Amino acid sequence: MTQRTLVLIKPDAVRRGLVGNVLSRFEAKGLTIVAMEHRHIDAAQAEAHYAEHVERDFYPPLRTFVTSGPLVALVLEGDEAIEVVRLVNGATDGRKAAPGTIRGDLSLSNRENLVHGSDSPESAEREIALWFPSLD
Ligand code: IDP
Ligand code: MG
Repeated sequence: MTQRTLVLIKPDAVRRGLVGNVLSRFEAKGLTIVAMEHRHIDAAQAEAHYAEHVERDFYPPLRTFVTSGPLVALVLEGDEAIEVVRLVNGATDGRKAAPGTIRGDLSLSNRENLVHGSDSPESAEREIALWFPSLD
């Protein structure tokens, strides 16, 4: 089933010059870029994106991190794209993520883990509308 999913290439990846590396993995996998934008978000956008996490202990430093510099937001499309992107990204904690995944190969952090991918069809729909409201 063809799906769309919202991906963020987070500020750590931009700072480290890894945007091309990350993007090339999604492209090589066969996913199609249907929207992409370089953005520097504020706290309100961080809170809207991470609405489910705002009460968590890790949220204040997460907000500081995701607003710390530019990121690249994109919508990817392909067969089972939501689950496929989560598999390509790897487990949340880069120290535990499997080698071969973006986080497993390139991150040693539970917070600065380079990428975001929507976790369900409902999340993808909400996040795509939030980041790319004019996309149909
Ligand atoms: P996910 O990005 O793999 O879906 P979530 O649990 O949704 O992981 O958490 C959102 C983001 O919050 C993570 O990608 C990471 O940047 C940060 N985060 C999650 N858990 C922790 C933690 O325990 N310590 C620090 N940062 C965390
Ligand atoms: Mg998540």
